Amino acid sequence: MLKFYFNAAPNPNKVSLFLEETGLPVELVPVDTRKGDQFKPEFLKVNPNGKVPAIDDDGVFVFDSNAILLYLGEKTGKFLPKPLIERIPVLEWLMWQMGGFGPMPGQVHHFIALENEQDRAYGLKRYMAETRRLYGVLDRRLANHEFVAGELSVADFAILGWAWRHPRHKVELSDFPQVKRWYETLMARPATKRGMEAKLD
Ligand SMILES: N[C@@H](CCC(=O)N[C@@H](CS)C(=O)NCC(=O)O)C(=O)O
Repeated sequence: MLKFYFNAAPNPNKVSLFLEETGLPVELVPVDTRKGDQFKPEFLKVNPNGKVPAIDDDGVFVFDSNAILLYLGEKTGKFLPKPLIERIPVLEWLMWQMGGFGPMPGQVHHFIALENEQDRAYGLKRYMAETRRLYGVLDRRLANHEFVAGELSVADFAILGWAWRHPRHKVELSDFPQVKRWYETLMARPATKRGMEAKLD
């Protein structure tokens, strides 16, 4: 059975969304990153990068959340269109998320917790501005697309994993009405809600 190595954090949550939405049978393997379980030799065999999520699909090891989404989408034929012309926007928005809409709010999460006011102020100014710029890009895209790539796809799951943390990176969704509409549509789906709430236990 598919083993899913995870903790309760944005990148594993993207995969939880896919698993809940498809109902794929899965064995959950919590990895307590606070205790350093991600650095244990047995886990590094699954993910040499020492981070979650990762999967072991009967001996096929895949790490990095968006690679896992592509693997599972391809394997199941769900949330990943086959025709290249339809797949390209999914790939674009997956790359957009991986390169920006994750690393940038992640930096806000880091700097907001710093005690040194000077370090904190510089980091927040830089990364909050970039995070808000990315929300603006997403808002403009969603103004004429129901979901980022047209139909609901793994790209929405990847982006939602981080948008769910908007209170932590201090973004008001009401400032981005199309993102708010998209977010509320997704969170009204029972499977999506369950996927976002996956806990370590
Ligand atoms: N690019 C990777 C990033 C994975 C990542 O940063 N995972 C975090 C949880 S969201 C983690 O494992 N943190 C523990 C650590 O860095 O030691 C992915 O998308 O899977």
